[in-house]
Amino acid sequence: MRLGASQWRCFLRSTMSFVALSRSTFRHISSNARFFSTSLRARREYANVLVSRPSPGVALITLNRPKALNALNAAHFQDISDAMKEADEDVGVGAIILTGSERAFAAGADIKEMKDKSFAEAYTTNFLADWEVITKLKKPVIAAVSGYALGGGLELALQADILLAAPSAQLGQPEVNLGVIPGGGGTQRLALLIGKSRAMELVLTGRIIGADEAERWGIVRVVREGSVVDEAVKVASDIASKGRIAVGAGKEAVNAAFEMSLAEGLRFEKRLFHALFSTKDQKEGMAAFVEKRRAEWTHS
Ligand code: CO8
Repeated sequence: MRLGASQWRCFLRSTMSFVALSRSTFRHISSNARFFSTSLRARREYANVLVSRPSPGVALITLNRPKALNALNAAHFQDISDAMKEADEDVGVGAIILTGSERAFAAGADIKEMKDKSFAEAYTTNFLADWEVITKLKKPVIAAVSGYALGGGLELALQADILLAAPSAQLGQPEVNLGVIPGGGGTQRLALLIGKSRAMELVLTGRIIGADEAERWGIVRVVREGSVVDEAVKVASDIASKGRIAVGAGKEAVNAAFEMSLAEGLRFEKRLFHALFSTKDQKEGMAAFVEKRRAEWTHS
């Protein structure tokens, strides 16, 4: 069969538009692949935590020592720390969720492991010095708390950026009942979060509070409908769908409020805000608003 001139033109036009479409599709797939490839790769397995990716851009880390109510011994804590760092370094991850079981987020540091420790050993080995792992992560962390979050378990949750709780959540710092005090930031973070009197009451009496009271005090948001983990995945997916640079800067700026004076914090926030005008995401985000379309973030 021979083609006439107009049929050739039509054939060439459709071939060229197919090539152009394929190129843009390929670019789209390969740029997404860049962000999601490491998420699809087999990840490290951990003895004491489960790691999954319930939604694009979301890492879910589940504490998994159910028989001990997720009490945090050295191996458990090492796994949590490694899994959190692995998720933080994964370019396919935009937000991280930390959760436990229905019965316990974590019932504290492992008392059986700690009970025979001496001062000399704790001091010379700088016991729990790397405890603040979550606060050093760049990606936002959401704690989804069900059941007990006690002692070091609550201190772990308090290091997260967002705290969601099931109605079953039971929060407290019962260390006083063991002859010690919170050692993972509880006295400081609770005092900043809920004020001196309430923090004193929790630390000095060891009283355990329920989800409603914790919400009234501003520690958590209670998820009353559906599962707290599902809600955490929703919030994490929403965060992961934004430009990573703006999300990272927002996290840094809010955290500065806990470490700097108001004047320093305001100056830090303003400089970060100025710096964001150098990003492609700022140009894209504002252009998309003006052109009434969805922004396509490149995280650059
Ligand atoms: N450490 C070790 N094992 C624990 C812990 C713990 N913190 N909590 C529970 N378990 C174990 C129990 O020993 C029991 O194991 P087993 O069956 O082998 O005896 C199993 O988990 C189930 O516990 P229970 O039978 O006690 O379950 P209940 O439903 O009767 O009670 C409670 C649940 C109320 C949570 C109760 O287990 C409890 O009071 N646990 C201790 C809570 C606590 O005091 N936490 C603070 C620990 S100290 C601390 O966290 C210091 C932080 C220091 C800095 C943090 C940096 C890491």
